Amino acid sequence: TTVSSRGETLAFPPGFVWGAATAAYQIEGGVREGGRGPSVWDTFSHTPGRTADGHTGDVACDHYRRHADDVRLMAELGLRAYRFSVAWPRIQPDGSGPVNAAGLDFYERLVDELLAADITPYATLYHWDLPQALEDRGGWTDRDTAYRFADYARAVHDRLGDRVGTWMTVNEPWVAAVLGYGIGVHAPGRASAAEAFRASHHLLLAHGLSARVLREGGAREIALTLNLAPVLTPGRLNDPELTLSEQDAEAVDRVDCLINRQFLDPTLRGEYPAPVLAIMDRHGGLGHIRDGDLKTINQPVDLLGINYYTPCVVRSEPGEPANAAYPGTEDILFSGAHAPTTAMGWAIVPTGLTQVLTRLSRDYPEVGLLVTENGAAFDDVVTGDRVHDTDRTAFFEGHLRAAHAAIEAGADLRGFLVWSLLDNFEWAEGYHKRFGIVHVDFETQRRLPKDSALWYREVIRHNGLHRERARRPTLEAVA
Ligand code: PNW
Repeated sequence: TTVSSRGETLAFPPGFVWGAATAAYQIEGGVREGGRGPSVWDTFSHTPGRTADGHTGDVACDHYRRHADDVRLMAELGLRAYRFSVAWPRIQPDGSGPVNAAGLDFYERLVDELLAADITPYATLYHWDLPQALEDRGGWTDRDTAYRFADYARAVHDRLGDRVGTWMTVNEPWVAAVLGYGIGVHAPGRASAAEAFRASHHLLLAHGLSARVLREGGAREIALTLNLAPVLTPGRLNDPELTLSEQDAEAVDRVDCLINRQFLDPTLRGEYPAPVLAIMDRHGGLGHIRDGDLKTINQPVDLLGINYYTPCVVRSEPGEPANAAYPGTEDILFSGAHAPTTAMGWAIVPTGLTQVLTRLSRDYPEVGLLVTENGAAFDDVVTGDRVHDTDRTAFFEGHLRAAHAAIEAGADLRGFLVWSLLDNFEWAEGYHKRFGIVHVDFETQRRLPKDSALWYREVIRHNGLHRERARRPTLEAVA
């Protein structure tokens, strides 16, 4: 049997899925190739002042042209699964109407290369690159966008459904709605709480409508991906069992409803939590929620994708104004976590992953779990032809231990995908924040596996953490 104490072997269940993830706009480049239309991220990144140093995804990792090399690299790293996203504006340049065959051809080639390398493709249909033509008609604040998304999903599934088994509908509706429409730090750069709530509902509707289309089309596995975070108080960071004051407990519950249950409950239970409805009602009303929507949103899903980076730390603080990203959080103070941070400033708290996974298996026991993103940006240094990113390896090791602990506690975790395969266009941060296990030189496009990638290859090979017993010098050797 397995000993799970630090430094010993830690085996994952047989068949556990190991891989890496990316997203189209972050890696592809080739924004004018193959008949692709503009997306909101082209518009946003080309608007002065929106991204760090005006960086854009015009070239990114040039993956559109280098996909075959990148798949070879994945095979060398021993990846068993690869999660990528399909760029809607490659498939429908105007967001609706005729399908652009060249766009489908690109993803078909990619999928065929993956299958030939024995790497299982996981396709995400929406990772934030909304066709600009749809944004011009209201984007996600407009209900029609959800119906257009279902049409797009059908077109992609019709072409690739015989080869792609697992389909992820929408990536992180919270980020798309709140950062894009609520505070405007992501495309399309709008800043209105009411618009964010409308966008969020229509993204959920898009999930439900597309899940239905995928099911009718015979998709083997249907998933959605959420960014989930345990909501803690500063005290609970150190002691998860700490009893909270009534005020702190209410603060935690309200924020948990906004970031987690606003998405978990409609999709997995067919209802919005009461505190979310109350807050929505005060920010634009509930008119966008129509009869039958929650039934549509509550489609059976096989897998829940979890993107975990860092916990959310809050406490009750009378008089505190609401956090702009969390409408309705008056009298709540968001604080740092008093833990080491990544280059994003995100606190490193691996136990948060255990908490998220065990909570899901307790409160939503029917759905299988897959970590679709976990990773960290650090200030990597290239030394010769190596990147000694021990901080990133330690980050993954901590989170894999946390994932394993959740499995031992009964969580139905099926796999783990690191974010990200390659350093890439980190949205508003441009190319300054490097999340890859493979370093990319954005001048030459040279790919260089970091030490964390070499370490991850061994994890995959052993189906877990495998430590040779530390070689202690013998007395003779020392003498
Ligand atoms: C995720 N937040 O985004 C995305 O799915 C990736 O595309 C992205 O590169 C990765 O995480 C790293 O940022 C997030 O502010 C962006 O809470 C922002 C937040 C969470 C996730």
